[in-house]
Amino acid sequence: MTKRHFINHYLDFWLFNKNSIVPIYLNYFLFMNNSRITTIIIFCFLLAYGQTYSQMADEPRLTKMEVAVFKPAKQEATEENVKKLKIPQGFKIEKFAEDLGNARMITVHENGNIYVTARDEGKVILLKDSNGDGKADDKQVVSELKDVHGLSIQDNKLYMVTIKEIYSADIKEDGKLGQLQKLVDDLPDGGQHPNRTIAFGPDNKMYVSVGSTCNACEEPNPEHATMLRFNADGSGKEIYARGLRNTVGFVFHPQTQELWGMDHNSDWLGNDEDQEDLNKIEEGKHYGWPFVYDDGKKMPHREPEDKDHDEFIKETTFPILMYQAHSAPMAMAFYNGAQFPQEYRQDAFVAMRGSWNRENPTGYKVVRIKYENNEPQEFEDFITGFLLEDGRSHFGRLAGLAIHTDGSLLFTDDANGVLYRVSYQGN
Ligand SMILES: [Ca+2]
Ligand SMILES: [Ca+2]
Repeated sequence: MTKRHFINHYLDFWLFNKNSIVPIYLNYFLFMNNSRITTIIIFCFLLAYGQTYSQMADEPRLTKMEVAVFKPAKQEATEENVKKLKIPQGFKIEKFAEDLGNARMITVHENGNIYVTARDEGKVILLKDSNGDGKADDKQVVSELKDVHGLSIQDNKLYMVTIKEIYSADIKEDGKLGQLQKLVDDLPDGGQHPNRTIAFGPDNKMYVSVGSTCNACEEPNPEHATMLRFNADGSGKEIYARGLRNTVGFVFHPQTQELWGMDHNSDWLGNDEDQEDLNKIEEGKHYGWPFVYDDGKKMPHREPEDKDHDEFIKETTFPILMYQAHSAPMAMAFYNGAQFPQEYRQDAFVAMRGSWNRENPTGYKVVRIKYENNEPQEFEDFITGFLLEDGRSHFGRLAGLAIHTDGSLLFTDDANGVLYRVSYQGN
């Protein structure tokens, strides 16, 4: 963890509490050794005072939290490390492309061409596998846009989203792009969650996830921590759903056309809270953040101003399933291909980027969400092994994920700049 990261995290905790109308005493002890373990023990002594607060709480309240920050060291994605990955029998995983920089989101054209964003480099990269051997043999930068992240293809146009802007461009026969058109230039500021993602719904509208600026604060801009919806030309902006802290991965179910998303949940609540949420995202609903987390828990020291916390809980839509806190869900896709065995059809896959706010790291893997009768049943590991040395190091932080037209599954690692391809070979 760099000094800058630590300061950001500490500031975030301070912001999380600064609006409290009770004094907060923080004692934090910072231990850092050469394995890059940081342990922060935070004691918050909250003493009731002030007229408003004393009417709400008769007793002083003590909140004691032990919070760990642990960032495994990065290793290279060597062939030897890739061979150690664990995947169900009959499947094969290989590097499809590498040296992609900060490889983030992926989208696949119906002709099989792949577009991937390199966010830190501000590039959209086109990858082609012309001879169908499961490895890219052509790599070209087709667009340069600062902070470009989310991608989607609709009506043969590539849509690209940066922090505040949405662009589209016609896709030419050779995969290159025509003139860029700026459709939107006023998405809310990024803050702590600047990674916008975009997808088209069955209504031919453009859905854009706008995360919160912070860990758990009250946002002055009502468009933060929402799913926004636009017409395909960027007009008609509306807030589709609220209270979503940072739903990077969201996707429409191929049969029901329902919108499902994985919300990337809050830090500083210990090793096993706040869990990551699988939500069915519906118009007009509020998913709780920053006042309510998981299936109806009150966020400490974060009470709605205009209503009672319990009343707010009643108006909150809870997740359908929850997953290990701090796993950091990123892109999500339903398996709509024909290559994997029948049991995978219409299940979903999620790239879990992995934790920094947990003593024993979690995530760093691809998980499968089993759906039955179009309802999610459970999470199951699909690809693990990116963590090495009992979790002290890793060789991949997973971000983008998409299903290729040939039925293989693609995902990126933004730390080593690799795009992996998972294919089914049979038993
Ligand atoms: Ca090839
Ligand atoms: Ca949660």
